[in-house]
Amino acid sequence: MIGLMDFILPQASTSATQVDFLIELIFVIVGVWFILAEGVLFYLIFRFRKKEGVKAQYITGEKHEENKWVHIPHNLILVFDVIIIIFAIKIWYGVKQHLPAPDETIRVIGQQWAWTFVHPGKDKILGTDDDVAKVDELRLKVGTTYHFQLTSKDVLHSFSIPAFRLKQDAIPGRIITGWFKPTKTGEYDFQCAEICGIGHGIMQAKVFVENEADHNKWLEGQKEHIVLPDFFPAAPMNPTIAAAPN
Ligand SMILES: [Cu+2]
Repeated sequence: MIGLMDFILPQASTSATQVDFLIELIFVIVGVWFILAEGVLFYLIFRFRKKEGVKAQYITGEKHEENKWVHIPHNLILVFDVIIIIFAIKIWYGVKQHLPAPDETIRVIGQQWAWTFVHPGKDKILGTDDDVAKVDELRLKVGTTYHFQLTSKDVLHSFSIPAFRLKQDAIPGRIITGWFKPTKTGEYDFQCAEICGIGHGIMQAKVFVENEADHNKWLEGQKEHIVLPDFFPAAPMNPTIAAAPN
């Protein structure tokens, strides 16, 4: 809308522009009311300042003509609340509750204190010999719709790419699927966003969003493919929990 958020932090995914639209909408609505309310406040302070011979009055705000100063703005604000809620539900549904068809699927595995990213390789299919697993390095192609399958080997972690306005907890024993679509090439930060132990602060990775040519060149260079033990479908990672009756 006003590009303010993009200026603060690049908007590098489709969700980023939508989430930021909400933030900017709230900022504008609250901002207008803030200026209005402060304007009235300062006007009244100046208009009814101390004058010789005029005695101050104590107003309780109980009379109708007094408390309408509260009710009318309050009801107007409710209208704006409804506008914000409608947009919020629409965007939340699009970002979190709905999965568009993927072009590619990646796997993301958190552990104390690193991230493993499994890229599907040239055949674009996960679980095959040409999968490329990288530690703390996620390589994406711009304009591609990705699904991610997220899990954790040990404790709670959180998959967070601020430039994508994306955040999702990683839970051991569960595979959580979500999606994103990078829209801008560049190098972005990835940071664990759930306190997960003493190394939490250094549990960060780099996200590279590349154009198709650069991405294929990188893929070409991945000679030694690391094939991970099969997490998917996840074996019970905590035997005590697995043994407990449901
Ligand atoms: Cu973590």
